[in-house]
Amino acid sequence: MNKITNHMPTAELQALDAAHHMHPFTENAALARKGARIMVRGEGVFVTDTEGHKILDGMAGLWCVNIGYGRTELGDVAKRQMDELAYYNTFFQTSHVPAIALAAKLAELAPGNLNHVFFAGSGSEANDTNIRAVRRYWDIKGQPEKRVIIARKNGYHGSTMGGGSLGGMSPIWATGGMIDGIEHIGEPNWWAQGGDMTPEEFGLMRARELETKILELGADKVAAFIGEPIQGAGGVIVPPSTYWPEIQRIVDKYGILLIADEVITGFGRTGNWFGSQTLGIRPDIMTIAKGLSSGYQPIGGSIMSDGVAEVLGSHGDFNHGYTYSGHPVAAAVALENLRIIEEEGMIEHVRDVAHPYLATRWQELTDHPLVGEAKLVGLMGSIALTPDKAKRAKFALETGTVGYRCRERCFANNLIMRHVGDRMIISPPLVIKPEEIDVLIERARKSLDETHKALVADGMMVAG
Ligand code: PXG
Repeated sequence: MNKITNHMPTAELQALDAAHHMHPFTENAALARKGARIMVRGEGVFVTDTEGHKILDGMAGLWCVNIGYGRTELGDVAKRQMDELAYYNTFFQTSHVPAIALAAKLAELAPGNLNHVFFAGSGSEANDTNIRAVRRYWDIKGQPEKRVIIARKNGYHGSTMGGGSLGGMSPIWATGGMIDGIEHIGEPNWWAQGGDMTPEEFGLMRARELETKILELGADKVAAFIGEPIQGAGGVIVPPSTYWPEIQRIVDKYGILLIADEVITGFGRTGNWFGSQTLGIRPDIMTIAKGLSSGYQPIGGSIMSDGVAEVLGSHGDFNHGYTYSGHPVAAAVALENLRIIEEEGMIEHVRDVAHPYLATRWQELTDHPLVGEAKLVGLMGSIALTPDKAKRAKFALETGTVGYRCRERCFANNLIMRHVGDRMIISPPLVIKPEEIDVLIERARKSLDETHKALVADGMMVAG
């Protein structure tokens, strides 16, 4: 019997957490001094901690709880599936109904000829699948030298050795190294890097870095390009309108596979089932996870085109897979999640109600002295904090100092709004209602005010 409960004093839970639990992407010694915030319940767009704070979760957990918290149908489905068939594998010429049904449903939802699903336990694992898949694809096609994958600086594709190497975050590369055959080009971040160019000029310039890189390496060496339709963990960087059409033109011209990492942008986040539909991208492979199950169970996967699946499937074994590929409980829960998104019209809610309302209210924040641009696609948004918006200036402080301060004020005001450097980001559950958007904006504005006041008092509203 588990003796550690929600009702233990917070300090005791924090002490046990510090003593035994290693947190991801965290300096555990520093966290131990501060104590983790411990969540105990979730309902709709709110989570509650051990101290009884009811916090508006502007991040849907980690960009994943698309249908919101507390949907008991998913637990019911999980219990039924566990009672019936808790586990079986899909390795040795066997299958089971949840994996079959989920694969068929995803083929129906995914655009174009994306009709074949290889399941994984997470987005990182799915991207590791993709690395192996695209290299094996060219190998089978008689071009084994086509194995380099081009990705982007400040992209995020997970934290396995493969996922972390595809990602463009140097602190991850510096932690244990990278795998070989991955190259990075610049990101389409106009606000921070566009200089005097228009966003459209800058978008084209960044996309053409792909062509330059392909020519430098030789098209006969390049297997694939991978990108998030909209960078999430990199700070919700919405690319200029010219970017993706040019990327598509280049991958088509040179015969390079296109992988759209839809781990965040999938399942309604951008106002369509997939971000590729919103951004007009025609990928050969899509990475999925997070919103696939709304985080109620860990599951991810790669949705592959007819062409890629046919090649991988007809030349001997594809030597890859995970014990939990297509796990029956996770698959059953994901199916129920997709049913809820579809039958309750959550994507239409994003498109017709939540996005238009939040877009107006989010844009209003640009009248705040700290806020430069405000971006929102579907329900994925960011604001850039700046000491001088006309110049799109950075602070004289180390990047992230102001963002972190603002995030701390948000937490104190019962709003989860994360920072990436000095950008504040949101990605609330898709079910957020207009009156809850009002609460989000009110708490965000209060937090911005408090941050600004403290910066002025400390003489920190200075460009660097
Ligand atoms: N691709 C993308 C685009 C992601 O956002 C992954 C792959 C990896 O998925 P898993 O399930 O292996 O974590 C992600 C995950 C953050 C943050 O700080 C973002 C993610 C994960 C952890 C933290 O924004 N995204």
